[in-house]
Amino acid sequence: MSKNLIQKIIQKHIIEGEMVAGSPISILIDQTLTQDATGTMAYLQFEALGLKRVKTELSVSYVDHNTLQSGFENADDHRFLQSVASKFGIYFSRPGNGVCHQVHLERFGVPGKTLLGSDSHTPTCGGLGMLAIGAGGLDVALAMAGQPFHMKMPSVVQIHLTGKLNPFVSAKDVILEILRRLTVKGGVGKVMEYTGEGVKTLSVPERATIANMGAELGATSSVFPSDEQTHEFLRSQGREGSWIAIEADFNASYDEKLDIDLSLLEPMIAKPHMPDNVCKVREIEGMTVDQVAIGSCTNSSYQDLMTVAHMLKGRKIHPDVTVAIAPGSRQVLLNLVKNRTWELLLESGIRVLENVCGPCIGMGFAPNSEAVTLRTFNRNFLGRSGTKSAKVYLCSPETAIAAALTGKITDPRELGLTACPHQMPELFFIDDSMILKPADYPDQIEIKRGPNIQPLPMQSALPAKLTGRVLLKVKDDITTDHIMPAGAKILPLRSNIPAISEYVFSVIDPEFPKRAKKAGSGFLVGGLNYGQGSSREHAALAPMYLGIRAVIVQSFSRIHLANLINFGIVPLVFENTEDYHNIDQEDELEIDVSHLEQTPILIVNKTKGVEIKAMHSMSKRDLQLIRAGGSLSYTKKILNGS
Ligand code: MIC
Ligand code: SF4
Repeated sequence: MSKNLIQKIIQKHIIEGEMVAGSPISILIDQTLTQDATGTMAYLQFEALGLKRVKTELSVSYVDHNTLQSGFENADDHRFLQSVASKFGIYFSRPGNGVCHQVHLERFGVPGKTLLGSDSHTPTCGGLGMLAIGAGGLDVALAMAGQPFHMKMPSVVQIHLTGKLNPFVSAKDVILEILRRLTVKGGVGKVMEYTGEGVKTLSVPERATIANMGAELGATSSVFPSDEQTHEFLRSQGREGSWIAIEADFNASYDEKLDIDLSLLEPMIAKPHMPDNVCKVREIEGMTVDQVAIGSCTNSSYQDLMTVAHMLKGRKIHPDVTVAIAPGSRQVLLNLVKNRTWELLLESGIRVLENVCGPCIGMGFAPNSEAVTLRTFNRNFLGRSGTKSAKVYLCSPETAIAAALTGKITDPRELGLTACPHQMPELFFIDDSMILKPADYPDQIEIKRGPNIQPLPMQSALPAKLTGRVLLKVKDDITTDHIMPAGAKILPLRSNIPAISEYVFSVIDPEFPKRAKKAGSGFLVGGLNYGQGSSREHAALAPMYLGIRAVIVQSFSRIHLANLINFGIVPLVFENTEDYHNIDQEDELEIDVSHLEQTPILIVNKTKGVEIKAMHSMSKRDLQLIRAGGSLSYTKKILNGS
């Protein structure tokens, strides 16, 4: 029977279950990646499992999020991560080597393999024909321990591309158009598989931009075939040996289909404060712009920056706009330095940022109050930039630079510039000296812990009945940036749960942690797509630390749902979505969780005197985890044979 590409990759890796959309499966993971902001937890969890070495084909630990080092915390984390990597058999990409997804694409990704990463944008490597999935740190720790990854078999959406992009319309516009059509909830439970003649016209970095931002659709992953373009890219990275051709069979079937004619697209832009709030650039042309930022794992490749340089060559940045560039990797930067493009950029008046995540996660370059800032990033959630009153727009490098030159939102096609003629180099200048190999004698490596690395809090086993008050009620599309914000002040506390829990929900209700601590335990209530965005398990771990035992919502995003289960928080969904209105903040609830196998679950709202029915989507295994107080306690028992 003919198969689509996702089925082909999953079939090679499946360990349990059937490839029927929606049913639980487990797959073997070939490669893992972590970044520092989620990695410290992941490695504390890996350590707790008591193994000596990772069991994957390849595991890489990146440092790219927390590099401001305004205190000892980040540097403590870096030393911890470096020592852990060396001891447990993990490659270590040093701070300064680049953003995890960009570097993984360049140096490690292999078509047809599976990759699990503790970052929601791990699907970037789908641009290379990998099945790359974002997950919480604990799931990645388990994968490093050789355990399979458990998920629901996704349904597969065929995104059929025809035609070719016109000059100044680029990959970002493709994914923004898809977000416009499908919204930030449109990909939940699905994988996006790109097919059609149009795919051949896109380079690997362009494909990676599209796959990267599939995360904003809520999709489990996004995958492109591995073809001649992939071959070229791997050859240019000196990794031709990693190439295999892999694509869907002719006549493969899909659960859904979306057609996009690339030649009909035009520059698009996502308005504040959601990546799906998309319109055509020309619809909002003329708005004054204060700041432009180029970078992030979405748009910081060599190709992106060559385009930027071509547009800026011989021109100066508008005096009222501040423009910063953070290249995606040291390789990108080195190649621009060697071909003398970097000096063109400097001459135009850009500000130079380190080749890390930086402003994308609010680590510096926060906009001025009320600013309009155009960013080539993937997320524009409220407050994420570090300035709550700022208005963040997401767009392509072409649109961002058009604004940098004119001071206004401008359709880049109207500048009268010639299209960028550059090609990708036949062979990149490659220097892997900032990727450290694991130690040959791991026993001699001592793990270095500073005071920022605090022990992992554990959840107790689930009692038969949960009682308490609703400590917060929120609306639709609540992101993990609302639940557990990042940014320069909070991100350095990722290895210290007691300290970071003081900031839970601080964008929405700064009093929440105090209220939760006083109550001792309680519940959260939310609308649709609760927990979308990042993979940060801190958005489950810190609420758990504050005593949250159940979250009741209209629907969950995939990674956050898994994280809640992993940390023993019961995830419930209203059977009747209207019941959302039958619970208010402060209401006293009682939930019988003694028979979770049997749904619906009864929630008694003692304050209002009503009974509400709730469902859940937990598999048998999930129920075992939740009863045990979470995945770590459960897996430890299994690994120790008890
Ligand atoms: C993000 O883009 O939100 C992050 C920061 O990369 C997160 C990971 C984290 O919170 O550490 C993600 O996307 O998973
Ligand atoms: Fe880093 Fe931003 Fe990419 Fe997250 S989305 S990995 S913060 S560059």
